[in-house]
Formats: sequence, structure tokens, C-alpha cells
Amino acid sequence: MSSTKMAKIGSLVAILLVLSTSLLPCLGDSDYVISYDDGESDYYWADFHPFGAAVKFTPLTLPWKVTAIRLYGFMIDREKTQFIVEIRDSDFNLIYKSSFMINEYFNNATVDWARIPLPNVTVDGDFYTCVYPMLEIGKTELWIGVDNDSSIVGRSYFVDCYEGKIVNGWNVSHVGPGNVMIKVEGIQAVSFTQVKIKSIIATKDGAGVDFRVLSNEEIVDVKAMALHNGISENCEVIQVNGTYRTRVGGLKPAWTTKLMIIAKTLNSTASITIEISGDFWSDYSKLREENDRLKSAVNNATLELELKRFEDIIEQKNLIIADLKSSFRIYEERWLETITNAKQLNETTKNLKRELDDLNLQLNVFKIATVSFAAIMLLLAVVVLKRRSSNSTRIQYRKTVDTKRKVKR
Ligand SMILES: [Ca+2]
Repeated sequence: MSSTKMAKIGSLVAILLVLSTSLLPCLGDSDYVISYDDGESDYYWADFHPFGAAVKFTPLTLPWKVTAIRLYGFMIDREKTQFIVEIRDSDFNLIYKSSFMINEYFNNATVDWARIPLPNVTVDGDFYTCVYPMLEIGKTELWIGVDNDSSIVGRSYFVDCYEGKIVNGWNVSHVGPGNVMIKVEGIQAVSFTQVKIKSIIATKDGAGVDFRVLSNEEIVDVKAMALHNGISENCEVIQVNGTYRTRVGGLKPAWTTKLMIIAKTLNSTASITIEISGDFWSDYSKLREENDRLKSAVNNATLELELKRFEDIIEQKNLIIADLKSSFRIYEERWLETITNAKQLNETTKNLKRELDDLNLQLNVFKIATVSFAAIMLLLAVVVLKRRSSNSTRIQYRKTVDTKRKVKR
């Protein structure tokens, strides 16, 4: 084929390609197909993990939801195995990832388009669709068709899912550039769903990520997945007051872990991928070390302050004890003095008591003497009175006798 003829064919194919995208081929009610190849493969390609083929798509309107991909190729049926499909945003951030059984979409040794439905992956700009054949010896092989006899639109790439990056533009060594035969089906998204990261907090055991899901529809599912070293691991998602929270554990300074958060509504799937890299972890580790150092310094300072305070308290206590001892001595002296005084007082009291007893005795004696004296005196008085009375009687009697005698005379 001459170069002029090839150029004409190329131009014709290019026009057809432009028509195929600009006329917006409609599927069913409303879904459209976007494709950049001529529909006929010129060779087939497969590769081992982690390498894949990607096509960059420009949606017809925004936001756009990808409802399915179409993949041209065939399989060689052996032991059943899977291939991986990813949707990545314009910055090649992962927004959807899933694996599919090869034999469920292809027939053995039969070249055809396979349709793989996706859960309404919503995009808001150019996006990449990546397919990883995951070639493995002895297992079912997936071979993807590549068109390279039409206009090379420069939308195909050689990619690495382990690193999550574009290795380079599609340019297979022995055949050159081409259009990898991947199409997408989609439609303008009527629902709006977005995942917004609120905070990432490093902890001793990993990173805690808080995020919100914004949507005009009911959110039916929210998942989080940690991807490191080509291994994906589900992370538990909990909801606290309208905010979702998940945790990525097992972080190592040398690792780069990616966290993919996927939110689904009935009509859309939105996702976001954040990278929690070794730098993040190293920064965190450094901050933590610094924090520990400061904490230790503060603790030491606190300890010194505590010791000082304790010493002050001890000193104060010692002063108080000294004061108490001094007071005790004073009180002891006073007490001894008081005891001595008490003894003296006691002695004085005893003496006084003795004197009092003597006085009492003397008083009693005096009383007895007085009473005896009074009694004697009374007795004497009685005796005297008696005598006087007797004498008087006798005198009276004599007088009477004398009188009688005188009368008689
Ligand atoms: Ca072709």
C-alpha cells in the first residue's frame, strides 16, 4: 500500500472517527458510546501484572457517568482467573477499581467486543479507563485488540497499577503507537455525588481519615479500600454525625499507601483516592519523635519542678517541725513547771488541810470544852439556884414559923 493511499485511508478513518464521537452514537434510551479506534484490531496485546493499557476519554458533557466499558479481544481458556478494570480521573487518581472473571465476558479463542457494566462511575472531566490482563502462566489469558492502521489519536497509554501511574504513551516496540480498543458507555450524570476529605490524622498505628459524601441522592453504600504493594484491603467505615471515618493501618515509613473511598447512590458512584506516602509517615514520625522529645523534656522539667516543690514542702515541713519542737520544749518546760507548781500546790493544800484538820480538831475541842463549860456552869447555876431556893424556903418557913409563934403568943 502506497503512502498516499494510506494517508487517504487514514484521513477517511479520521473523519469517521470524528463522526463516531461527535454524532454521539446513542444506546437504548440515552447512553452514548465514546470510542477512538476504527473498530478493527490490527494486533493483540497482553502483559503481566502490574502493566496495563489505558485510554483517555473526554466526556460529552459534565458531570458524566460511565455505565459500562467495552473491550475488544479474546481469551485463551485455561485455569479461571481475573482481569482488572480501573477508572482514573484526569490526574490519574483512582476513582474506581474492580476485577472481573475473564471467562464471564469472553469466549475461548473468539475475538469480540465484551461489555462490562460499571456501577455508574461519575467523573467531572477527562478520565482514563485502564485494563490489566494480569497474564499468568497456566491461567486463562486475556488479549486486547489494538488498532494501528487508522489515525493514532494519542489517547492510549501504557500504565502500571502497582505504581498507579502512566508509564508512557502507547508505543509498543515492534509495531509503534496505536489505539487500544476500549470504548466506554455513559450519559450525563443527573445526580451529583462527591467525596470530600475533611482531615487525615496520623496515629501510632496508621492514619485516620474523616470525609464527607455530598450528593443530591440517597447514599446507599460507602466503602474504603487501602492499596499498598499491589494488595488491596478493605477498611472499616463508620459514620459519626454525618461524617464518615475510616482508618488505614499498618503504615510503614517506606511504603506508599493509597486510600480509595467509594460512595454509591442509586444512579452514581463517586470516589476519591488519596496517597498516604512514606513522606507523610516520615513527617509524622519526625513530629512524633519531636513530640516525644518535648514531652520528655516537659516531663523532666515537670519532674524537676516537682522535686523542687517537694524539697520546698520538705523544707517547710522541717521548719514547721522545728517550730513544733521548739514549741514542744517550751510547753514541756511549762508543763514541768506546772507539774512542780501543782506538786507545791498539792503540798500546800495538804498542809492547809492538815492545819484545817487541826483547827477543826481544836474547834471541836473548843466546842466540847465550851459545851462542857456551859454544862458545868449550868449545873453550878442550878445548884446555886437550888441552894438559894432552899435557903429562901427555910427562911420563909422560919418566918412562917416565927409568925405562927408570934400569933400563938
Ligand atoms: Ca484498525
